[in-house]
Amino acid sequence: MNKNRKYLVTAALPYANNFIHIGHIAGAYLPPDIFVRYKRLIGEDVIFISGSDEHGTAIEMASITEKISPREIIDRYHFANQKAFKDLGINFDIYSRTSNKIHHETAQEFFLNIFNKNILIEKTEKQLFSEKENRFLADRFVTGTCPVCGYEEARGDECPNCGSNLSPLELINPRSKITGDIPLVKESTHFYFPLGDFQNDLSDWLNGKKGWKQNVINYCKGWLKAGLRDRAISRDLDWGVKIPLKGYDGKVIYVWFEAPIGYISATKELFIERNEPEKWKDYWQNKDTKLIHFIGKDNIVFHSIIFPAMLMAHGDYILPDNVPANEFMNIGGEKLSKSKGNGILVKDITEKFSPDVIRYTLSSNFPETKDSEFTWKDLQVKNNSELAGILGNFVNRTVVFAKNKFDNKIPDLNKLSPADEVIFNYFKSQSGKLDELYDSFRFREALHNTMDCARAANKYFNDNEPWKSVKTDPEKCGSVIRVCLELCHSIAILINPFLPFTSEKILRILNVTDKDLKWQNIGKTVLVTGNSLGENMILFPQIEDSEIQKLEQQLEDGESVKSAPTHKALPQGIITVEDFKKVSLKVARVIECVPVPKSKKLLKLKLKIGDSEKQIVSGISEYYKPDELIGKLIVVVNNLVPSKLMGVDSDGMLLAAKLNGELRIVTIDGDIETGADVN
Ligand code: B3M
Ligand code: ZN
Repeated sequence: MNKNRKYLVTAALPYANNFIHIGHIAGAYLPPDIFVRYKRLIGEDVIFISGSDEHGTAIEMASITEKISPREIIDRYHFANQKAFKDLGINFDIYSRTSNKIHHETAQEFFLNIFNKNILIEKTEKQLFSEKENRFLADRFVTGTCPVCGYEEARGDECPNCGSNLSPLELINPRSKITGDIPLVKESTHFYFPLGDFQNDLSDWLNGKKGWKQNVINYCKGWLKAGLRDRAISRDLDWGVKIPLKGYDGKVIYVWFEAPIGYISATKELFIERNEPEKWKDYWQNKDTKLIHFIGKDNIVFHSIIFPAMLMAHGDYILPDNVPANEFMNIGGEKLSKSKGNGILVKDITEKFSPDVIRYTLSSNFPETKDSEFTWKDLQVKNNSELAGILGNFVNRTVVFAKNKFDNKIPDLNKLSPADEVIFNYFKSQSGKLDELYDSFRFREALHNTMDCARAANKYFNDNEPWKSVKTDPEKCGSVIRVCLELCHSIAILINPFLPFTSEKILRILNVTDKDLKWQNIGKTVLVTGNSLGENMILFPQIEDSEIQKLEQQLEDGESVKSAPTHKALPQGIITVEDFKKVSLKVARVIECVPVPKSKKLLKLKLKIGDSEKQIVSGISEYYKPDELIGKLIVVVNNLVPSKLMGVDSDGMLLAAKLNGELRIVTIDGDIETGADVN
């Protein structure tokens, strides 16, 4: 094992325009916290950096619509999120802010560095300008009619109705979103970063990477294959890091260009706080430092392509060693995206459950290779059967035994029995396995292997039957309990990355300091014979069914959706595109059609839909004769729960228009392959 390597670990900077939820935690914050804690236990030099991303259109827009200053918005969320992380035991060395002066200076220095090397490209292009506001309008500050679907409230970057990507100039009847002013088209200058120029260097660099997660590699390959293009890195906004050149008033550096530089600014700030203002260079300008970016999958391109290219362009800094991005964690199948406003907020869940129970449940479901799911039921099972049933149980039975039979003191251990050797060796070998798992970011498996140690410890207790030997051979019994107490100490080390609060409690129960809390002590004896134990405590109280049922109900009622402030409830009867997309409509051809026996209304239709066939039953025989339908192209709902009508299976529903006793089925204009989506 290479000791004393330097690690610079970062967790994505969350936007300070919303409260952090457990999906974010499982994606980008708990994994690095676990990693950092592990690295510290093995004695490596790690700093752990994060902070609020406090710029971007979303914040400026929210400030205008809510009629409060951007400062008020970012303060509200910055401090709330900082507390949320702390409550969960996610211990950054610094949780900085991109609104800090040091960040503005660092980002501007970065910009000027590459500007002065003539790397940036200036392009003059047509853009919408509001005379009333006396400024160019950024994409999201323009609204108008979608040229694709005619929706009148399309945004300058995207149509929320049909999902088309748009540019403000494509909108019909564009207006300023803020004042309603009809903008003029004027020429404006923007800076572009020539990402394409870095295509070969990036490709070589990525090809040389070992130990990257497959999802990240695949994603990067996709981008490289499509070819990298120039990217605009300036925006017409007031709120942000100003372009540090004369003649660019009202323009700021694009948030995704400056935010990752925030990792550098935060490191500087950390060492200024520590009175070692030059020390940040030991990390950012030291090629032996491993820079590791923990992020969610929606941030991959920025951290594994764009930021590395920026760092190459600048030249003074190291490049990421790894970017272990996670997929998403879902709640009951819905993506926990804060922009959608659904999800369980950290500030709410930490009011109900202890941080280690939350950490354990999330860790055992980390979306490491694919999207995963969180349920309240799972949290209850994990607490009651695993944490309380295995881990808590072992510590409790050991300590209670020592208290009752050994005067609450640590009994002596003379010579290790073969069984003692076996269990200590097992712990040591598990710690070796864990080294590999942590280094390859397989935390789910690491947690499982960690819990195997607690399982093995329980088995050791059972197999050695101290409740029998206490009567026949008290010395032997003392040794067994001593071994179990040592195993409690080892468990405190092993679980420390995942369950830091519990680890600390076990030390308190054992009445020892954290001086021996080192990875190398796993499977070793460190306690002192005759010392008193501390006060025992129940590590994981049971979680009752009623409590879980209440939370499940709240989730179903969408209460956690409501608590996210930026998401306004839709008027009754109005649905989103996402709602509509839940219905799978397909073009189908009727290939057979017969009446359902003994029914006045029902016809049984066999349909061809793409490569498959299905049968549906429809109440249309008063309006159509079977022969009239054969060969027609119709539209069916293809994802209905199958049902039976008069005993006949029906696996779908055709669309038809009905008014005043008339019914006409929906058919297709002209010809198209069956199986085509209708939307
Ligand atoms: N603020 C996106 C997000 O919160 C963005 C990450 C910046 S990391 C430099 O998902
Ligand atoms: Zn549209």
